[in-house]
Amino acid sequence: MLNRVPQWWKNAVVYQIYPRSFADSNGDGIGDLRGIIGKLDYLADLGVDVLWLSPIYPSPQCDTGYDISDYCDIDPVFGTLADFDELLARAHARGMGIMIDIVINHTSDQHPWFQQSRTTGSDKADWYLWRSGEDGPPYPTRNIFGEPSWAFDEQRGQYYFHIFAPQQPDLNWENPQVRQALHKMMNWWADRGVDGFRFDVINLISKPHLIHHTPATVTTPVDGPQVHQWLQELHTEVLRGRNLITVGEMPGTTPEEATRYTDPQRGEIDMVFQFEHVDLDSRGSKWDLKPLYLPELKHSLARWQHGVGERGWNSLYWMNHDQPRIVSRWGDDSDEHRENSAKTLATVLHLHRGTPYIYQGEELGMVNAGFDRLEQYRDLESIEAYEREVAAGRDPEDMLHALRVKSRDNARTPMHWDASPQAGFTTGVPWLEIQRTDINVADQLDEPNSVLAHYRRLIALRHDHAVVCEGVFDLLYPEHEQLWALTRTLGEERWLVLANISTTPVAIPDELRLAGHLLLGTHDEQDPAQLAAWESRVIRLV
Ligand code: TEU
Ligand code: CA
Repeated sequence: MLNRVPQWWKNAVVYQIYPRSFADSNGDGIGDLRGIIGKLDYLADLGVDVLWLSPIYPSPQCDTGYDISDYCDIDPVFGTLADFDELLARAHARGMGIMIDIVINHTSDQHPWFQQSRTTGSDKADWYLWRSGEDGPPYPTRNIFGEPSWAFDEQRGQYYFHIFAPQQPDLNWENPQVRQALHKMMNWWADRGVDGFRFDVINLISKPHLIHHTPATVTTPVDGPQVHQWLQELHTEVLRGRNLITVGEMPGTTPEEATRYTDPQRGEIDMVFQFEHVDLDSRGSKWDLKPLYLPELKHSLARWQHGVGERGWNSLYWMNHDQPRIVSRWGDDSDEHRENSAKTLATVLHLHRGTPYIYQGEELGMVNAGFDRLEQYRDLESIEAYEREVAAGRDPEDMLHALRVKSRDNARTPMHWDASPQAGFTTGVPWLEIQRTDINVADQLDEPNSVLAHYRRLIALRHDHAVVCEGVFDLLYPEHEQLWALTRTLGEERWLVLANISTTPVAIPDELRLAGHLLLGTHDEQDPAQLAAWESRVIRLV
């Protein structure tokens, strides 16, 4: 492990790698660990501190690795434990840590624990959430992917609960043996030298109404009654004294709960991934689209800045492997505005208070997949949603449009290393189609005006100036529909961030025309009176 000061992660930038789609070393069309090893210099040069890898464990890959069948090995498609150790050592040698993805709300249905649990009377019988239901499933609820959340197992003759796909049965966290087995597994990885954990849907582990068969009041058991207790236990058993970086993915959580999860005094985790801002452009169902209203987005992020505030700590993200590409989503991916909108959205996010996460290809301004046929998609959620919505009467073209906007595959297409047809990702046939290879690393690497160069400068800004990490955050002009303006203040130092989140020029309010030094901008020339389309500026006030 790297030698680090306490709370080093507050000043870190995390880069998310989706291993299937990052770099393929052996031509089978699927990214792998040796592929990542080959790109470490690129990542070190970008300046990121931590690499988060989406799951690389043995898995039937129903949910591309979020269905784990063995927690203590590497899926052969990605490589071996020896490859992993090499990756870890080589990342450490370049000053970067590795954060692994811990999926412990559920396992794969192919995990030996579940296979044993299917036999009543086995010592794992109580490791999952089983119910008999003479007249059908115990609660006829829908899971996060929109399917029924109970599945019938013929062998055991009972139903089991799954918040995600039927191939992802939920573990019974009330059983202390389950928790101990999970702690043991995480200690095994920590002893191996990993630098952090990203906990998948960790606020969904406590669901007493399901375990005890009392009437359900909520479909999705968000922030259940025992979750803090179990995270404190996990902290004591695994994390204490190791000085790792931890982040918990937490759909539906609130700033109040997030403060509890991340208050260092309580000994739980370092930060959470909240979902409030990424839910602003849909109504109820993610497939029911609505336009983003900028003041709502600004207000949402500011609410988390103040809500989690000084006690806890925020993570900052625009996207990940579940969200569409940010430049296509809230930027403008037309030729005219793609680069500036990518840079400006990055600037605004990274100048909030918290630890920023960059998702592979975001630093290039990569755009959505652009698929127009169902056959091009691989994500189970997208395929199921299409079938369900169309069966319920939705116009197929309208649903294809919704997938084009929101499908998780938008972010999962392979990374573009160069302009060749397979983008330098593979010499074989990529597992997911590649388009728009004109947006690629090779072209941006030495280009000072590239999106990539902008990200590099933004990361350096954080590392060089304490105000980016620690400064007090204030949002200005919250109701403005084009301008995103904020300040960061640390002692005497005061920074002003101005951004035009639109394609029409916007006047800079008189009181914000302040003297200062431009630290980072999108345009060569700055008009003191207005911001050009998608222009942003980071100014140190004098
Ligand atoms: O995601 C949890 C989650 O609730 C969402 O991100 C979800 O995938 C999305 O809202 C569906 O529209 C995590 C992982 O990030 C995701 O890839 C997995 O599929 C899921 O858990 C199950 O492990
Ligand atoms: Ca491969």
